[in-house]
Order: sequence, then C-alpha cells, then structure tokens
Amino acid sequence: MQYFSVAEARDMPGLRLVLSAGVPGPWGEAAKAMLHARHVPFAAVAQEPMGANEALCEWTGCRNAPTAVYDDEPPLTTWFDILMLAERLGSGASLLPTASADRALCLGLIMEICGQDGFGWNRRLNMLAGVWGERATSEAAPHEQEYIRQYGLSPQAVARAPERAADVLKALTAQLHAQKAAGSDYFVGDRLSAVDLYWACFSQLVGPLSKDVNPIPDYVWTFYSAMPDVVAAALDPILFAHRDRIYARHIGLPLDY
Ligand SMILES: N[C@@H](CCC(=O)N[C@@H](CS)C(=O)NCC(=O)O)C(=O)O
Repeated sequence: MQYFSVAEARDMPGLRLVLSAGVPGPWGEAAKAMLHARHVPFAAVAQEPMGANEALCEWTGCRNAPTAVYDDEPPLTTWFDILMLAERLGSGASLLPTASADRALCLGLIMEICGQDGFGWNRRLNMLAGVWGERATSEAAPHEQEYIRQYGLSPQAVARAPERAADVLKALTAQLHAQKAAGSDYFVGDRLSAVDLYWACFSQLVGPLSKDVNPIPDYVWTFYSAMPDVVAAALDPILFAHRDRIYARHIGLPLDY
C-alpha cells in the first residue's frame, strides 16, 4: 500500500482515507473493503498505530484510524459515516439491504461487530489489558492517556470484555446457521451486504489469515491469536467458513496494508 503523509494529503482533492500503516486494523480494513466493493478510489494516508499522530489530529481532530476526508467536507471517523460515504460516492450494488427490517438487522449486526462496546471494542480491551497489565495507567504518556480514555480501558470494562465479545460471536453464529438453513451464504437476505464485509475483516481479531496472504507483524499476530477461554469457546467453524468465502469472492487476497 502506498501511503501519503498528512502534509502531502491534506491539500489533495478527492477521497483521502487515513489508515494504520503496516497493520491490518479491522476498522481500517473494513473501510477499505466497503470502498473497494463500491468502486471508490482513495489515497491512503498513514496513521501511526498507538502513536500521538499530532499532525493528523491537527488536520482531522482525530488521532486514530480510519478517518475519511472527501474534498473539503468534514472528516468522517465512524464506521457508519464511512459506510454511508461509500454508498454515496460509489456505484454498483448497494451494501445495504433494501427492506427496512433487513437494513436494521444489517446495521445492528455491524454495531455489534464494530460499534462502541461491540466485539472489536471488547477484543481490544482484552489486548490492552495484556499491554497494560498491572502497570498503572497514571504513568501513561499524554497520547496513551488519550487512547485509554478513547477505548474505555478500566478494570471493570476489562473484566466483562470476554463475555461481551463471546456473546457477539454467538449471535453471529446463530444468524449464519439460520441463514444457511434458509439456503443463504450471507448474513442478511441472499446477497452481499456491509455486515458480511465487516465480519470478514473483524474475524482477524480471533483468527488472523495465514501469513502467506497476510503480511502481519509478529506482535500483532500474537495479540490477535491470544484470547480468553470464553472467547475461544465461542468460535464456531461457520464463522471462519463465512470469512473465507467473503475474502475469496468479494474482498480479495493477499491483504495489502
Ligand atoms: N472511529 C472508528 C473506530 C476506530 C478505531 O477504533 N481504530 C482503532 C483500530 S484498533 C485504531 O486506530 N487503533 C490504533 C490507534 O489507536 O492508534 C469507528 O467508530 O468506527
């Protein structure tokens, strides 16, 4: 992936997408998958994972990734805003179902995968607990204090994270089994929607793709592969069968970040 710096990107026209350079951050990978599926070109801008990202903050008001900036419109930082941008700018089949009830199901499942207090959020708490351990977070540098606040790290949140992450996995598993029984390979209805892309990308947090198609740094591989027992126990093979299908049919491999 060719990355531009913030200084290079901020005056460019068109779509700029800020991404964590060198790692398959699932929020960023999912944003790329949305834009790819909707045939929307973008210039990638490098964010330093867990860094202070001062120039980025100054430009977008946000230190993490992904952030999408289209022409001189306000920066978009949430999964929903980026999905709706892909819908607005793109072409081809919509990533949202047509019927309202199906749309609500699709968006609700994505919320459970990548929204605040969803699967990704709680898996990140598992990982941050490993990074911070017993170390007092009051010793953290200012930008570390910022992500500790941003990602809701607290002893109480860490304690409930495994059950929450596992509960989302069980809900996704139940939905995929119900869909399979109805003859569909997809989470909602009988065609691709955004939730299929979101799950494929977020599945990395419990089952990173093999290194021949995924040039993942060893430390990230270790974070993504280690998990609490209750999360491991909630991994049904149907989750990975779906992931493999979606990468093969719709996202493409190898990963490039
Ligand atoms: N703003 C995004 C979430 C973005 C997010 O959580 N990004 C994380 C992915 S782990 C990130 O950038 N981490 C690296 C960092 O904080 O530097 C959303 O609401 O959809």
